[in-house]
Amino acid sequence: MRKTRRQGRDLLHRWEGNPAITVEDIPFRANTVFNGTPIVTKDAVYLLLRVEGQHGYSFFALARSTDGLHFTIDEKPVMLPARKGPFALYEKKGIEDPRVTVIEDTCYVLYTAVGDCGPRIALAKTTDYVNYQRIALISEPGNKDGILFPRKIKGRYVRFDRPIGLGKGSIWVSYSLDLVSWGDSEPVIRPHDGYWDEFRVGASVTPIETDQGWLEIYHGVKMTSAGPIYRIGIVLLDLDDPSKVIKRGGQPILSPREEYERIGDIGNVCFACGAVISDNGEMKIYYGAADTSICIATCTLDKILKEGF
Ligand code: BMA
Repeated sequence: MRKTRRQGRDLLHRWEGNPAITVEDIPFRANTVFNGTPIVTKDAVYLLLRVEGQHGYSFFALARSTDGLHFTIDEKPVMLPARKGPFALYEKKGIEDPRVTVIEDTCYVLYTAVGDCGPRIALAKTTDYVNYQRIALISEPGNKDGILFPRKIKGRYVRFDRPIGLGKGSIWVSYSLDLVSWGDSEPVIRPHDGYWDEFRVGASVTPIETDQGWLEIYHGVKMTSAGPIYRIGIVLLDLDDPSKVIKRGGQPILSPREEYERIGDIGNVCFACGAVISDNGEMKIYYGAADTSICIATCTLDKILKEGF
């Protein structure tokens, strides 16, 4: 018999309806669905989903909801890898892990373009969430987890990304005047030796502006003899200079424990791609579980800031 669960092993609370979206909910043939990023409008919450087709590469589909919990998925994918034009070479093996940021009323998507040369970060935009206009490839290969900040800082756009470096990826910050050319890059959060995130880290969620600083919900990886474990953690950064870490949670806020997080195409993965905060401060974090479903975890922003560090 299963033991009664104690509260508090994880700071985040799993939604009782998890997994929120599985491949059974996709109205066309597919292998898995995971790593969805939310887009909030006046009367809807959309999720731009990463779907992996049975052919093995990924593309994006759109899920629609009014409560942010129950979703219906569009009949057709909304963005497929480019098969001609300047992006085609770099999207040959698919498009992955979209992250949406709305800046000055424009909805931008940073995603990972995967081609023969390895993963690169690409930028697209949309006005209707169904049609996506590619803008540019904005990193060299060997980079993923690109996420735009929701506003400019000192007149420049800001992004996180994750160049793989010497195999141990860190979260870097870069700046741009036009969203296309990026520079002044520097590492911000490195793997934390001896901790749950000692192997690799990457930004996960569009930075959340709080009165204490930018809250970044990131993923950290520990390598074990049975393979990697992906967990979700938090860090707080200076509002005027996001290269400055104010504090970093020494513990994850969510770790794989449930069967749907432990077992799947890639087991032991909780991989957030976005969060929504309602007016009362309640946060829903959308995460891919075991690279096989989309799940939801909740917490108040207040509790995260008070108890997460
Ligand atoms: C990361 C990304 C994610 C994936 C995760 C766990 O490197 O590729 O898309 O969910 O690994 O497999």
